[in-house]
Amino acid sequence: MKLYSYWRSQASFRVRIALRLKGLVAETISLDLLKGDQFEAAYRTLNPEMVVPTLLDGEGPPLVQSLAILEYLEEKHPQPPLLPVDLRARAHVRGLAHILAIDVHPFIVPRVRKYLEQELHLDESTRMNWLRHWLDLGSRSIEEVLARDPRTGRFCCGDQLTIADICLVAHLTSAKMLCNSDPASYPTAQRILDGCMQIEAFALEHPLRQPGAQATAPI
Ligand SMILES: N[C@@H](CCC(=O)N[C@@H](CS)C(=O)NCC(=O)O)C(=O)O
Repeated sequence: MKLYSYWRSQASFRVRIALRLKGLVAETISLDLLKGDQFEAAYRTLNPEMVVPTLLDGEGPPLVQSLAILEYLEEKHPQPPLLPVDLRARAHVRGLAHILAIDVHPFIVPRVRKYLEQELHLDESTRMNWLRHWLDLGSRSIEEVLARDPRTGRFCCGDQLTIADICLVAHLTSAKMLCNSDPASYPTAQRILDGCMQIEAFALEHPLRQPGAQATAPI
C-alpha cells in the first residue's frame, strides 16, 4: 500500500492511525500542501480533487476520502474492529465521526483558508477567528454529546476504540496546532484524547512526528 499524506493533514492522520491499529503497513509519500504539491499533474490523475489522503492498495484504482478509506479498511481487514457490533452504536460512532470530519473539517482546509486570504482579502487575525470559531464549535458539539451520552466510556463509545476516537483525536490535534485551542475546556473529549495518545498507533502517527513537520508552521 502507498499513502499520500501531509504531516499536518487531519484527514491523513485519520488514515495513518487506522492503518497502524489494523497492523497494516503503507509506504507514506509526503506532499507539501502549502507548496502546492497536490496540484501537480501526476497527483491530480490519482486524486482529481487535489487533496490528501489518497491510498493505493495493490493494482486497483486509488482510494480517496478518509472516512471512505476507514470503512474500506474496516471491511477488508475486520480485525481489530473499529466499529461496534450493535447497529445503533455503529450509527452513533459514525454520527460522532461525521460531526467532526464532515461538518467541521471542510471549513478549515488549506484551500478554504487560501480563498479567505487571496479572494476575500481577510487579514490574518480575522482568518484566525474563522479557524478558531469552527474548531471550537466542533469541540463544543462533540463534548456536549460525549458528556451526556451514557454510551461514552473509556473511549467515545464504550471501551472499544472506533473511528469516532480517530476523528476526535485528529480534530483536537488540529485545533491545538492551528489555534492553540485549550482542550481543558472540553474535559470528556480531553480525557479520551489523553487515553488514545497512550496507544502507540495514535502516538506514532502524531502530525509532529511525520516527515516535514514543523513545530510552528505558517497558517
Ligand atoms: N473530506 C476529505 C478532506 C480532504 C482534504 O480536504 N484534505 C486536506 C488536508 S486535511 C487537503 O488535502 N487540502 C488541500 C487543499 O485544501 O488545497 C477527507 O476526509 O479525506
